[in-house]
Amino acid sequence: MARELISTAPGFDGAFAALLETQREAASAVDQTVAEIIADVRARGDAALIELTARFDRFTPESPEDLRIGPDEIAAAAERCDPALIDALKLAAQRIRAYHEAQKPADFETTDADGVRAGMRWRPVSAAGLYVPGGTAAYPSSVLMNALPAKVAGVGRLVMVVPTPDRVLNPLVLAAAHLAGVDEAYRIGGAQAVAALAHGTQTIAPVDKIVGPGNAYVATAKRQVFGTVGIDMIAGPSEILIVADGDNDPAWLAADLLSQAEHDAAAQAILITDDPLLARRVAQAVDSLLKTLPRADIATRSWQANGAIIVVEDLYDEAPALVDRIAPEHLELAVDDPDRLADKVNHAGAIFLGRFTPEAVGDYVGGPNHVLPTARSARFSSGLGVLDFMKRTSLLGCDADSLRRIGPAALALAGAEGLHAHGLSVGLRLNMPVPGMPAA
Ligand code: HSO
Ligand code: ZN
Repeated sequence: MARELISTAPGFDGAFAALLETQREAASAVDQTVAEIIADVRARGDAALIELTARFDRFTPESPEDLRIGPDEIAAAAERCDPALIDALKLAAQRIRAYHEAQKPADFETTDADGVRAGMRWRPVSAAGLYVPGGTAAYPSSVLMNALPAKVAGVGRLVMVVPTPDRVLNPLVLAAAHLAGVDEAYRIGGAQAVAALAHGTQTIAPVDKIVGPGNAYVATAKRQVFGTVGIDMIAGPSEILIVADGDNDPAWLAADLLSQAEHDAAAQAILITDDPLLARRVAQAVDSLLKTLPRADIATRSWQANGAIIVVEDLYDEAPALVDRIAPEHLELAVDDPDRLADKVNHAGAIFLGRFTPEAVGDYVGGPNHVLPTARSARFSSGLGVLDFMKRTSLLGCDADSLRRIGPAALALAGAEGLHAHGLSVGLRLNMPVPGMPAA
């Protein structure tokens, strides 16, 4: 059974704080191992990749060229998939692409009152790497969610790495990569794949930014190569917070809660409602649904350790502040007037409006990205998007007149900082001395 909290009961604040503070993910100490793997890939390149793949993924690539998943293999993957699934992927890709197209930022340039031109210009990163986990977490939907924003941003070279334990690869992952426009792919994973993307090998040219989820080794490797390359966020276990009034089908909400609980035993599912009867019915519905799920073991562990049902007196008054403190990855608003509640919420990775918007529809085909900030990082960060694959360049332009208007202040400040070459580069153009600089 998940925890039950009642906002009017004594001790609620302490219990709520304890819920927020629960350490969900075991800290792993893999820094040293990861550092050694990265050093090995840097020193020996492809040879290290082949050896590490043999060790961790239980097959030995025949040659450096065999590390590559060739364009023909990628293009042919769809033929090995159920056509209905390919159609579903196509719908998802088209909707995700359209949503992300709308995110493309506009450049701007203004000429201000001093006659100075100032502007900003966006350009894509040249090459990006996409890590796709192997095994059960090889989600084709995540390939679309990571790859499409990069392509929409205009990334010229998008490289996918995916571990293929025993050399087995889900063809739907490749089909998704093909649909999304992945340019190159390699059958490598773990810290060694991140190292290869960051530093390059004889076969794999380095990229500028690495995105995508992974296990503790992958996350640690991304942290260690940060600076050499850019990285996205470090994703933690999934979270869902549902705010629901009494007018809901308990089975729907139970399914929504378990949709994230089934991702990971460390996932967190929370319900906030103003109806104690609904709270009880959802708890019962969760228990009976748990008996039927193939991933019942994971979902049960998540629900028991991290799940919660919070009963409040007034949904519209009390829930927004609680939501902000939780800063959930996903927020479902199963109420009559979801916009009224959404307006009062400041911290959430993604909001799902109304009873007919289950979070799961957003995981696959809604359009917005499903790579979202977890572990309360929605307080300061956002889901993956087009901007993550772009960077800004500022533009500045003076002419003789505008330099004459703003230059003297620069000259004064350069003099005060003792940076006389700075002062001269302005002063020479204005025919003015640098304050504090002895005459030559
Ligand atoms: N809900 C996950 C993404 C996902 N769901 C992929 C299904 N497949 C992100 O929190
Ligand atoms: Zn999901």
